[in-house]
Amino acid sequence: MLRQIHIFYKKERIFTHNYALALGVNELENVLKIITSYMEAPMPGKIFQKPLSNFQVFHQGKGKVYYLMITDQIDSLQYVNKIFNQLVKKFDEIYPNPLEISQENQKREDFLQYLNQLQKDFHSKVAIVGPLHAGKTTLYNMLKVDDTERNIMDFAKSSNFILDNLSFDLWDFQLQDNSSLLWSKFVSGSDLIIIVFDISNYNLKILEKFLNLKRREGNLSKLLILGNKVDLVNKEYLKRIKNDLKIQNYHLISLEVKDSNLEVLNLIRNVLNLKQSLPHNFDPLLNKSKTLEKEGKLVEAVKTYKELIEISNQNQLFSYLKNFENKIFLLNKKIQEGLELKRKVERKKKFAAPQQIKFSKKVKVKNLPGGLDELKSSKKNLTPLPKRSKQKSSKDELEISPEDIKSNLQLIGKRNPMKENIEKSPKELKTENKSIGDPSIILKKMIEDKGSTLSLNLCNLYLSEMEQSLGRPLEYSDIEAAAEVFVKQEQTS
Ligand SMILES: Nc1nc2c(ncn2[C@@H]2O[C@H](COP(=O)(O)OP(=O)(O)OP(=O)(O)O)[C@@H](O)[C@H]2O)c(=O)[nH]1
Ligand SMILES: [Mg+2]
Repeated sequence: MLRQIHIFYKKERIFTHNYALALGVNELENVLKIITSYMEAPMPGKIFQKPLSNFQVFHQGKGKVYYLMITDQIDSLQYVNKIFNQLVKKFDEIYPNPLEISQENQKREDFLQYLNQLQKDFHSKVAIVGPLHAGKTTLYNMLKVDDTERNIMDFAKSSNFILDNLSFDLWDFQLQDNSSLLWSKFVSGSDLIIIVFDISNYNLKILEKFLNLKRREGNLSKLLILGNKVDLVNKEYLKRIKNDLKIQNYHLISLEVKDSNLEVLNLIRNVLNLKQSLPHNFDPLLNKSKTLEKEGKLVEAVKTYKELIEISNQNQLFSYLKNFENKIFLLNKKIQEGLELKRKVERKKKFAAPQQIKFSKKVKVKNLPGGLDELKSSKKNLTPLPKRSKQKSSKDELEISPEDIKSNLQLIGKRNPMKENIEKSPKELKTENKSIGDPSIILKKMIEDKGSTLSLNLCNLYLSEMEQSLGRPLEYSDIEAAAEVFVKQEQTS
């Protein structure tokens, strides 16, 4: 059966589709090491086959795109060939730009639907075998999808059987003959052989015949043995026949009992090694990590994402894995930058708390758009600007060096909100820069110099928070550090 499809572009994995469990991340890495030379120089149109311990890898390249199909060991190259070529053709057709596969759009939906059809076309086979009257047809009827039945010549019937969104062809033998030569044909190429026998009335020789049939014709097929009609026997009997039967790993069942279908489906799921449903804590963990991230509890968020990676690894959830690994990478980066900032500001010890801002030139303010006229007409007085935005005209003060400038940083966070609407002429801004001045304006300018932007209001807020967390007034180098961290974070987010 078809288990996984991996698609690579320039040797980078760009897509994985998991039909059933097969290769985990590490096993896939090992396979890639083996086939790397094929990827470097692909032979278009040629499919290579590589058996692994439990599975097989079929691989083929076209241009810069490389395809891997993981199947069970039963599937021959001849059998896989047609399906593989269909996959390559379709991908090539839908994605002239292979990297577009990462986008969640209609194209991708269509492609995924096509992959489901491909799995159906693979015709994975489940054959029900066993002695006469064991309950084979009862099982067949229990599992088959109605109205899908077809005759396989005159010796078998086949219907669709769906399990975990995977499609199988389910075969039921029609001849009343334990020794028919057609049994070999019946089981050949099966992914799974289910032997059903009547536990209340069995014949060891006949049972052995069917076990040999499996060994001979289906040595690569998976096997499930059901001892049916357990409702007809008691515990004493079961104890007595245990040694007599000489079969291990058979499952007692009563196919005519209600809900036995769920038990059978679970047994088939296990023996075929299909995908397990996600553990119940997966979604809550996912929500938790998102909330932690939002709340800024980055270290805890990383821990939760690591737990999710472990679950995704166990379940071979390749798409989740990539996502979570990216998250951890970005969060760790943010944590590092935070630490770096903390270290920087802690290093600044020599700081004399500034008392007062001194400006070198008068600041002109523009009217509030529309608002000033309104205010005038209503004869209301404008609130005067805060003192610190006024300037002194003394020549001495114009020549003051930046170190001598004292700004009242305690005012940060208590500004007049109208300040956001104030614009200063470029000339004045330049003069003001020379003399340090308002820390928020300095930060804004520093950020702009580094090719980014942040509103004056947010600069103000940013510095207020910084000051609060430091528990002391800010100094010039703190503002420099703040600008650097902001721009860095913006570039990585
Ligand atoms: N008591 C009991 N009877 C069952 C159970 N499962 C099937 N049977 C009965 O066993 C008989 C044979 O069942 P089938 O499903 O026709 O068996 P089969 O293996 O297909 O038989 P052939 O095709 O004739 O070889 C039927 O009468 C079923 O009703 C079970 O779990 N308990
Ligand atoms: Mg039958």
